[in-house]
Amino acid sequence: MTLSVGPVQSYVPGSTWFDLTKYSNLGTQERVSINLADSNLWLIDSSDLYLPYNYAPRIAFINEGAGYQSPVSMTAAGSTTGEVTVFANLSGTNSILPSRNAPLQIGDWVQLSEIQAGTQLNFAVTPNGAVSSGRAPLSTDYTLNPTDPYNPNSPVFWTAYADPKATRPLILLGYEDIAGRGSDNDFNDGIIAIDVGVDNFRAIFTTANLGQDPRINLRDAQTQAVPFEMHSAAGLLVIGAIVLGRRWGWGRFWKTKFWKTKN
Ligand SMILES: [Ca+2]
Ligand SMILES: [Ca+2]
Repeated sequence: MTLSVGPVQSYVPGSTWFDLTKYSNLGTQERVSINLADSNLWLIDSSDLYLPYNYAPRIAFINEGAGYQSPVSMTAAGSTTGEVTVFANLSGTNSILPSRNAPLQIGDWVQLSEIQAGTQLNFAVTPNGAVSSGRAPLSTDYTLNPTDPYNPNSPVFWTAYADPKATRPLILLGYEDIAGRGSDNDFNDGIIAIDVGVDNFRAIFTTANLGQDPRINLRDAQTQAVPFEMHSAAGLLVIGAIVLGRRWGWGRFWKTKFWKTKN
């Protein structure tokens, strides 16, 4: 099956699949200043975007604080293979560092075709590639990236956050777009959000969690256990049933239409 990206769609507050307002601090602050505990966000390994379940992901433009105008691409390897341009130019007219001729508005998003279970995803940004060629892409597969004394986290140029408390749990990715001299290592030159589905999210979060200290060096960050239970949709239904059962008494609960229709 061919990997493909649908047309850019606009953000509609209250009905689009994510809450744009929740992530404005990721664009305005440097990576090391973000209060992850306050935001209920967890740092995760950006190179660990492996999908064990079929899903058609959605990807949103959250913000950018870049003078560069850079394309963002995605590669799939495994059961689904291919490379697509997700956003041809991740620049906005209303972002942190806007430009009048930019193609995007914050919250714009795209639908990907279905990706088969057992596929590794990687994202890459080509710095200023929408304006001029010549700079090498910087990938979430950091084995492909340069190491440079001006980039203390290099070869890691992407940071990732998990939002397990969102109505629909999300992964957010931010990149630093200057390799070498001139870099400010703020990792907010482009911010995107990815919906990989609840099951894939849970698998990624539980294997790639790096905790909530944003100051750690991403190059040698260690994964750690998620210190709370991840509930599936079915798990939440069971909890709901227990709560209702206790409140109403079990006899009444078993007779409810709620229970019959949900099972
Ligand atoms: Ca810009
Ligand atoms: Ca930067």
